[in-house]
Amino acid sequence: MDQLDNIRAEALAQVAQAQSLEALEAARVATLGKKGSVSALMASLGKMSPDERKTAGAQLNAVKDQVAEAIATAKAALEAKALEEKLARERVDVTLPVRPESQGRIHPIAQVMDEMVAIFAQMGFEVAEGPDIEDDFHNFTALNIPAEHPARQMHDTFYFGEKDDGSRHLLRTHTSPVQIRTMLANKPPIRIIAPGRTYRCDSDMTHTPMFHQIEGLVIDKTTHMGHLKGTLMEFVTTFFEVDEVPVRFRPSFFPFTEPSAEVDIGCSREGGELRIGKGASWLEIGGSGMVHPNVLRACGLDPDEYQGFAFGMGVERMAMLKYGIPDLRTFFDSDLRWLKHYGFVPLDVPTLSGGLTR
Ligand code: 2NL
Repeated sequence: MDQLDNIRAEALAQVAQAQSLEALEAARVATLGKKGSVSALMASLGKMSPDERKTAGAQLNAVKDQVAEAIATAKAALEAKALEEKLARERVDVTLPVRPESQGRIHPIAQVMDEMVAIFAQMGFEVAEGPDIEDDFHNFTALNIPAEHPARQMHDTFYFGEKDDGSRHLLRTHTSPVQIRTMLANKPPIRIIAPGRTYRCDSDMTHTPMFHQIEGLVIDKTTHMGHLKGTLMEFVTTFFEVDEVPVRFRPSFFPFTEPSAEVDIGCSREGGELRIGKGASWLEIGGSGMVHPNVLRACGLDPDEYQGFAFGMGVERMAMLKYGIPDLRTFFDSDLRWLKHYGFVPLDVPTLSGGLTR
């Protein structure tokens, strides 16, 4: 069957001539495609007698397979060649400098918390943590703030819905419940700081509904207010990186301490500029006192055997004072320009040996 041999020879020649994947695809369409030469011959089988069709059909199928195989072989070769060329053309220069990537910043709250923790850790305090969602006992009752005590209203508490037993969870209004939990679970000596988020239903120029506190607690047999003052003096000089910072106790009241004192530090305000250190003015940085006997009792400690001090500071306030951030509310605006200005690069990890800040 000459016609079949011709078609075969022609088809194989077309495949062999294709120099690119596009040309090969054209050759496939011209031979095995719907209107291709081999397919056209297939259509002519219909006009043959059954005997003729049997032999011609088998031969035609063999040609079809042969051409298909030739196309597959040619395709693999062309693809390999294309890949070789691409690899030769596209070289990666590993000596090029990296593309500048936008670098993140550590939020001043996180930085200042780390600084404060580093200072107290150096003095032998351990970091204690607890849940943001608390109950009445740990947030109020154990802290000598009984039901109907005006301090409960004062604290502007965020409450969750009432449970079947009438009790309701709340967002902790201070980090004191962490210390309550520590006293309930451990025997003295206790030396802890509790840094973390706190919540009060209050929002204006100087209050945000969520803010941060660090509280400290030391309980032992003879711990006294002198230890408290020494601890705070060591803290403020290291934190503000000033040789001498006067510390003053101003009588105050907290339900959970007796006696209680506000903690003021010396400063000067000349020409509208605030300077921490010796000066004519005082600045409040937190509250403190000796842990109230009722609090010790609520935590299973005998006040005739154990005593200790506690203190609390606001982290936002400390950050504003140290880094000159004028507006509290900007801490939580999530403004990237603000964060680029007031934030810290990740490698400036505060350590006492390396300097708290660079
Ligand atoms: C402030 C005042 C203070 C405490 C916190 C405390 C905790 C326990 C027992 C007794 Cl478990 N006291 N904490 C004591 C005095 C003051 O914080 O102005 N914070 C920003």
